Amino acid sequence: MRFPDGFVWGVAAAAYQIEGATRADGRGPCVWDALCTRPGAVFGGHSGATACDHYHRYPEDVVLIAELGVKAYRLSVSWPRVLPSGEQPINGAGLDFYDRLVDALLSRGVKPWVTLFHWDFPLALQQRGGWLNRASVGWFADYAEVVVRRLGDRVQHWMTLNEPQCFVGLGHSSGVHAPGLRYNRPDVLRVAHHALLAHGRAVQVIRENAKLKPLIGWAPHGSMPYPATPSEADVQAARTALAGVPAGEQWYFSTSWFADPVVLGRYPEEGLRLFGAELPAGFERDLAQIAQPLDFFGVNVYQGQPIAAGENGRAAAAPRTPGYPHTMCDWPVEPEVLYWGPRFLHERYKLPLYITENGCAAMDWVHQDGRIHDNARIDYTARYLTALHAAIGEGADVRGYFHWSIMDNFEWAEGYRMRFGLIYVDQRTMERIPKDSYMWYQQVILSNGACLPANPVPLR
Ligand code: IFM
Repeated sequence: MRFPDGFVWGVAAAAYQIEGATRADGRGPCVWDALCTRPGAVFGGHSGATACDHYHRYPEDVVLIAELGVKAYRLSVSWPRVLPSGEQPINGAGLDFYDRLVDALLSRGVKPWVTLFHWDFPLALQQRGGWLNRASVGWFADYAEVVVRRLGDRVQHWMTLNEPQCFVGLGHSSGVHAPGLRYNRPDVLRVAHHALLAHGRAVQVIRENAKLKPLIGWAPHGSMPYPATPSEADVQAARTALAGVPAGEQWYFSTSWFADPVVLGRYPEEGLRLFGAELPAGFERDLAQIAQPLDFFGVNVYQGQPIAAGENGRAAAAPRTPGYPHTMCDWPVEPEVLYWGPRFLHERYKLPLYITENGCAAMDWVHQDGRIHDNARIDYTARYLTALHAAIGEGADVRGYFHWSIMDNFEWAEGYRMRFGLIYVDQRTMERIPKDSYMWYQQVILSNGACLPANPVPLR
């Protein structure tokens, strides 16, 4: 097995999860800094205050990223580091950090793929209503302009929002993520609508201000439906499930509710039937602004939902086998999502795809020989990559894969207890220790996938 020539092997992380230094050099507070002080909000009272101290240790980290052999590193810029109050004036020291980081990566042959927003919303703007305030569209566009004007001569790949489903839904509906709110549905829909509008406006700003011809995408969450059996009826049901919007409380994990406006310029019909009446008045007038042409569709894929054809062929969630394999986060191990997900996304949105995140939290610790034998992560990733390769073989236009994550980091409400890294980070000493999976991924990259199993033993 070999991946197509030019396939982009990458690795990813995000500012709040690794940088730390939340009070250094004039950085302003963000909603996650605030949530971390709320008792019980984050496991063990952990916070991103120090995280992996990447802000100070980035030269060492860049060496580890480069030695992994990746062609691309997906990073995010911290909005409150660049604009401490969320708006001008610019914090020069904060912006300089990204200058240095980008230069360090490029000098080692690694292309920076920059996400503008990976959840660290400036607290000062939250106090003015956050994403619920339509002014958020302009705030985000102005911030994007500052970043693109500085980095757009060296950065070519841009992503606007990371997983809007999560910061909208988990942040404003269930309240388990920052800013920790529990709005009613019309308000959550308004938050989502403003985030989509901000995405569209930012795409325009990137195109207007980047010196290098930009390639622009986004990185939504991709909970992928897949057929419970290979029957044509189940395949068709899973395909229609991608276009659907769950009626329950967790409607916001829908792919189509977010991606249809962005790519197709309309909200999906099923969602409109369910709660179109709760959308902000005049939402139709914003759709053209939301649907800016994109160069690629990034998607973060970990898990999904088996779907069977129910009554009249309608999509129905199918149960998983009792005792199904799962990761430390309790997420099912279901490589099918990287086979069917890209195929369905390609059919519906017709854009080049990049898997902007995939990986797993595992029970990692330093073994007595001083190494981290994370066989579960290796097995997980081998299975997912094999499925992805098969999807490409079926015509899905997938051009790259970014493993989440380069190093163990602050896993939001789970704190540091969930380790997603290819590199182990000792939270006492900040020592970085490459895990077995780091060396294994090096080989995958070096062989362009040739070392992967052609037919992995079925999961049980
Ligand atoms: O750590 C997160 C990341 O910030 C967004 N996508 C999922 C990852 C694992 O939960």
